[in-house]
Amino acid sequence: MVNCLKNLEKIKAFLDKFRNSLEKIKSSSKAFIGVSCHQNADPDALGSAIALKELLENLNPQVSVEIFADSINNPASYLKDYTDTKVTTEPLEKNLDLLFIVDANNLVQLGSMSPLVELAEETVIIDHHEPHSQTPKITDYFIILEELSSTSEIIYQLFKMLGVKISPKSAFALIAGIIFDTRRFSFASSNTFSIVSDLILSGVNYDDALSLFVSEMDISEKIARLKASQRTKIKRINDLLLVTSEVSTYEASAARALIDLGADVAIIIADKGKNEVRASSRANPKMKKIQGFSLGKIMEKAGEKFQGGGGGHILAAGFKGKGDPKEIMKEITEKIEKIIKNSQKNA
Ligand SMILES: [Mn+2]
Repeated sequence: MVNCLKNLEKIKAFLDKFRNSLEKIKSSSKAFIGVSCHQNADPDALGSAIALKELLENLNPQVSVEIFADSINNPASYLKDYTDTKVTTEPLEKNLDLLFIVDANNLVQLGSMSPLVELAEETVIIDHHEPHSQTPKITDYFIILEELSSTSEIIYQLFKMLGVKISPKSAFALIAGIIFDTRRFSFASSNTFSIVSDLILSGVNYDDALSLFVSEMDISEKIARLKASQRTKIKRINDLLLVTSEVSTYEASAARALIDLGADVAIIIADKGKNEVRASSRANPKMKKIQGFSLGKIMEKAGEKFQGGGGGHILAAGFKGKGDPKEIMKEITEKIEKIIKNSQKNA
């Protein structure tokens, strides 16, 4: 509860700082506002964008709001169809009065949408990933609440604080985001349930929201997961299992699969060819007890070292860069081992 109040205060403080821009949005006769998701946008990113667009249009029906994403994942694509949402995946040629980045906080996460930051007069970040060293440099205002299990929950609070009623469509989008990011409530924070119950009261068909996630996985995604499990290398560090593997695509899904199989930390590397290497990592919640352990920080460092970028959460993070995949994997796993050993030495 204390945490929850602290978060509400942070959102209030953000809105206060942002008040001038908010007034500009309200009084502008034809502002053009962009809302960008991260690449491979998930339901939390897209759901946040759908609801934020509605919030902005409610504050001033004269503004035009466009949603951008480099690419979107399967459940987000169902959400897009269900809510009949238009998502622009092509680069933009004109300037934006204002850009919101949701569920991401650095340029690498935006993929081909990163030039939007240059095109925007002002940029605002709304996110729940670990703050990235780049965040303050690319944005005028930001709110990052790492304690929250989804960005959708922050957007919900913005509706409440600005006194705007949420439509069934946006409530559906936010619930979809919460279900996805909490892995069907496994990672929900204490306040998540009251938010979801309030959203359901806005007229959401909860069964439809759940069904976004029970749809059958693509066969190529299943193959990637199975291949990842065939190619695992398992390293035991005392009572923890660090598992690495490689696939060419669906690296995030493969990393999740290895955690389900029993890995405490799973790192998947994907050689994308053309000198582009990606990595995805996931960790079991008990890794939060390891002092100094953060996949987000480890991936951010790897990004700096291998001419790319990275970041994310303590328990889930990604990387994109250039170099020998083996070298990159070695760098990442050595760092993890060192942190685990240090923490256990100090315990
Ligand atoms: Mn998220």
